[in-house]
Amino acid sequence: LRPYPATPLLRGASARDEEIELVWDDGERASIPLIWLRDHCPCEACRHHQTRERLIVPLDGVAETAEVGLEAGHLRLRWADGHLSQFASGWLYQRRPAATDASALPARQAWSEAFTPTRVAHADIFTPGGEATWLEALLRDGLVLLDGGPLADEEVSRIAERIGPQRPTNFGARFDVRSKPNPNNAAYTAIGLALHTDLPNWRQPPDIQLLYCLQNAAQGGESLFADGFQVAEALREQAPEHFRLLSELAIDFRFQDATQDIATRAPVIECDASGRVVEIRFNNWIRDTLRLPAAQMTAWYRAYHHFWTLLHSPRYQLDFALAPGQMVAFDNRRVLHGRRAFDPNTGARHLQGTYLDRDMLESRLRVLARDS
Ligand code: AKG
Repeated sequence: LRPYPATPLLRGASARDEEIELVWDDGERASIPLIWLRDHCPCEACRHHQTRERLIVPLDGVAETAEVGLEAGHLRLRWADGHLSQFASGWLYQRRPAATDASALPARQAWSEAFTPTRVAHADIFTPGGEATWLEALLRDGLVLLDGGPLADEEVSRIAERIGPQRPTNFGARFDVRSKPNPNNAAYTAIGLALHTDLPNWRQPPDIQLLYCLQNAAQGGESLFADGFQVAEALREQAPEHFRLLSELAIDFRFQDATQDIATRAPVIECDASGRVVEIRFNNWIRDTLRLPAAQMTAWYRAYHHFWTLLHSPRYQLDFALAPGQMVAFDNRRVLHGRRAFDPNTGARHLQGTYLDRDMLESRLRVLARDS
């Protein structure tokens, strides 16, 4: 059995009806159904010895009775069909029904007016503590800064791939943001970019965006951010009907160029079944022809304009110039980003960007917690 050093041993185990009652050294108690224990048997017949994936479904009848015993403080069950299951006390302690989930991820918190982003030094992201701080802030606040990185091509990919594979889109897995001669996207010009989320025209837009600054010598080009969750709540409070229209009516988003035509239909504000805001899709360049019943159109435009105005209000906006060697990471399905116009004749501005799946951030945080 694998030891779980920080958790107590079992001092009692007894069968009652179809459950086992357990008592640990620290006085903690739990009742666990027999069928659950059979389902979670860790032996090599029940779990693949290399992948640790489950190989069985507990069958009717096999988990109604078992002989219960303790061996050096761990649980031992001999089932009626002769099968033997052994459970480490610590494993059971961590997963007992009343236990809080030690691997729980940070809850998303809307920005307050006093919000200032967490900053992590580039050198620290390569330590477990620094990386966990960066990941937690990104999952919780939807935005985090990394300071003092090298001015190295592809540093953004190196950081991203520490977390997980880069998420490719029609702009490639890794993209360069600088003004180009024949742009297919407003980001590749020098114009100011109003707040937006990237690629809301995809059924699943990229979750996380990383933007790494390599050069920022041009006049202008400051970065702008707003928390869509915070501003959506302000809209709900100021004008519930506007919030309702933007969250209930799906509209079209579409990107077209010579080779692509990527489109989807979704509301600007998406709520879950309990009414909590879970996603913002906002990108005025690729908002497609408005297809709504004529009677709803004017009301929808009013609601959209109201949301636009709130988003761009200085009260809700973060505004700062990225320094060369600095990287901003943000939740693209929550936090809107933009920039002020810049003058390419006054100096170079060059950012490198990529996207990551939120699942990989969560995975990385669980792996770091496992090792700590
Ligand atoms: C984008 O790549 O989507 C941008 O909005 C670029 C932001 C910037 O140039 O600061």
